Amino acid sequence: MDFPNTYPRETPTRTLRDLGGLWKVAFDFDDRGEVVYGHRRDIPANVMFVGVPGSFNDQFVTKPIRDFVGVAWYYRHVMMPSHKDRCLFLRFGSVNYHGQVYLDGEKIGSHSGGHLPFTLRVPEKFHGREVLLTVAVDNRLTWDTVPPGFRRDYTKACEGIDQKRLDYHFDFFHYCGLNRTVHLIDTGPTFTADATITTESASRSKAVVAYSLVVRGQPDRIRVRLQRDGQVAAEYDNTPLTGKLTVANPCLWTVGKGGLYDFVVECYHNGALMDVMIERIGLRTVRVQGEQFLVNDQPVYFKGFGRHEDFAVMGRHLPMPVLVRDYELMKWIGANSFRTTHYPYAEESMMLADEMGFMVIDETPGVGFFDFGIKGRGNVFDQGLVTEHTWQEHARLLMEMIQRDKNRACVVMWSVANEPASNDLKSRSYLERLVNLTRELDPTRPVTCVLATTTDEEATMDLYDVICLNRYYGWYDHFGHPETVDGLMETQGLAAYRRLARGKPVMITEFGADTIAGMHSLPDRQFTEEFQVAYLEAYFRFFDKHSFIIGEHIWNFADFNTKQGITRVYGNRKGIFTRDRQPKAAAFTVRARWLNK
Ligand code: GCB
Repeated sequence: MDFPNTYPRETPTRTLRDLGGLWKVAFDFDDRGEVVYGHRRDIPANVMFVGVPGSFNDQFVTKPIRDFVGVAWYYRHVMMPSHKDRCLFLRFGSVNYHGQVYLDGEKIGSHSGGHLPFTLRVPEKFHGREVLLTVAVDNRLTWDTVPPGFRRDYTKACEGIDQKRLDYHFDFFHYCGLNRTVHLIDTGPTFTADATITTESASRSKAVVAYSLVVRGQPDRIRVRLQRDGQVAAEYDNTPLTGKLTVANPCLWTVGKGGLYDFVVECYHNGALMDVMIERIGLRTVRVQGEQFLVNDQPVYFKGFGRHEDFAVMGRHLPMPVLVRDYELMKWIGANSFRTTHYPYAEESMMLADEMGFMVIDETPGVGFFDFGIKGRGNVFDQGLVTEHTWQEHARLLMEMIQRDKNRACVVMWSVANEPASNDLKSRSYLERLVNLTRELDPTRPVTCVLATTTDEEATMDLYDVICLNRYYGWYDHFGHPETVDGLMETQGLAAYRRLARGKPVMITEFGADTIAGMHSLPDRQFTEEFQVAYLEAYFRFFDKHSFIIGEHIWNFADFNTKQGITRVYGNRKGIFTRDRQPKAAAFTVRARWLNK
């Protein structure tokens, strides 16, 4: 690793520049490619402004841009600093899906995967002058991307019009662009590139933290310390690259409260301080024991949501004020956790969860592997659409997610995928290899995969530490009849669990009902606020009867945009909050329950 991997922070030796703001964008409608758009030292004439960070789709007012499929070329000038003997890096929080980066028309690197960061070194010849930074954002999905997508050809039906549209089997709008922050990082040539920090044990009287460092350059002395509120809690001078710190009477990271330490690494050469790296960490342990999930050896019950990074105009970017409101609303309603449905969230989101004490189930972008579109004609594993290439991409993104989030106290479990066609025996080796890889990369956290199957054909349930189930009785099944929830959960919803994974903890990771804010009916009926309340209450009654159910995540925190379709009225309306983050009636029902649970 030749770049700083940890989230960029300013320290006495590192500076940061946020490259957000107004960029220019050109949409390559005719596939003219890099010769026309990439290899150039000037911005093409007559191109439009675009706000960064944010998705481009809803910033403009035409359908060809909202539904654009292909390469959007982003441009801006950057004045590169000129300090001698410094290293410069460009770090992109998320380019959805493929990103290629050019400086003055010369390609310096690329990355695939729309929800994870990448960092590129700026070659020295570009230091000390103004350069044109160009990013090609290619949003095409295939069966080799994760999530997968495909192009349907509608040309026959619509003669003379280009009707090759991108389609996909996931239920959120494919928002694209420079969705997250872009930073220019400036460090010395000697720096800590990475640190892996784990809590080995933690009690009220003592915590032991193990670390392993990757450094670049030639430090002749490394100093590591843990500090909180300016007070040093433990330190190790002249440490080797791996070591341990013991903290007496530690402040443990606690659900609902947080509690973090600064893990500081200093690199010296000939007595001079060359680099300071700071990572915020929490001291806590997690494990599954029997039917319980333990944090710091105490059983926890998960209360919270599946969410989306989705907001009007911004698309797949939550500006900081919205992020803060989301967390304040979660606190207000009594939630203590969420799942990063259905892709890793922005690092700012993870930082806030760490600080505020939310537990996070961190999920890969492995969604859309269940062919809902052509039901009855088999599924993606069955039809050979998912191949070894798909697996390799999935595994790479899983590794990048763990690499990015491994030090986060808030991450208490990894989810390798959402609702794959796990009823097909062919999915088993695909998922088993992902689970094994996860355990290999991080033996400290439980692993799950979120399942939608209810049949006896479920082929993977025994692989996971916690059984996460999505259930929609009373909505997609027996719609309009929440009174069926109890019986159907018993006879169908838990049948595979009872047969294959009895004794493990179960979490209901999705249950929900589309609700149009302001729509009312007595007696209740689907889509009204009264129905959402009745529906959720039916599930709550069921959960309270079973001690092996260790949590409930409502689908969804807020309404969000999806592709168009006859079951979506301007997106998915299962939010407990509206898209502009105001409560529906059910928010008060949930709050009354969660604040007392
Ligand atoms: C699910 C999916 C989620 C959908 C949800 C729904 O099972 O995991 O992505 O949005 O159902 O509302 O249909």
